[in-house]
Amino acid sequence: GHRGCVIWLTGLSGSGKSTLANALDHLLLERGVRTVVLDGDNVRHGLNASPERLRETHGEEFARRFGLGFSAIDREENIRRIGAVAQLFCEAGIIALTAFISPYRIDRRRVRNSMREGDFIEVFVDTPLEVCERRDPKGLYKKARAGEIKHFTGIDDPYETPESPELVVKADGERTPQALAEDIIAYLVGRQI
Ligand code: GGZ
Repeated sequence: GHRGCVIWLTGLSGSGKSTLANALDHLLLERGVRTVVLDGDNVRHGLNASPERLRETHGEEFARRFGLGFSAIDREENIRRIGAVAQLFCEAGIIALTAFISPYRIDRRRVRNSMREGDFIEVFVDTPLEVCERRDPKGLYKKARAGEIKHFTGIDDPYETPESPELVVKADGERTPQALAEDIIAYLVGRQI
């Protein structure tokens, strides 16, 4: 048996959060643990869609009020909604694996404070900017450097390094995502989750 919790991965774009979340998801599934992965690829298309996307279906005012981009306040609301959803999964006994940059300490802190002590496990995916930029899987760093994307985390927008995460994983390519996921599982076993 296991209880629900939220494994909150935070780190730069291209740091390996989603890859790690998916590796964890597979390993936990093999162990019969119920999980859900939340990341930008699913959440920012639906629940937290962009103003551009919402404009087509819901019109101008709705898009302006409820669509989310990458300003500080939009990231704040992105993280607030994700935190609320992750908490619902947690309360249903499911392990929620979240993979969002979540660059602001205060936003991560608020999610933590909204949950039962011990249910929020913050994992800093500590990959140096140089490595993320070299990977650049979607070519976004290149665009940010060229000024085609403004407010890009790590380039011209801040990333606030976690001060006391439960775990730090180095996803710089030395070890496989599976090996890193095993480390996280060892932590959960140690914590009797
Ligand atoms: C950061 C951006 C930006 C800007 C688009 N800054 O590598 P990706 O593409 O797949 O992951 C990034 C994703 C970040 O969304 P999050 O919801 O995780 O961000 S936050 O927690 O800060 O709200 C990147 C893409 O969206 N992307 N523009 N300006 N990342």
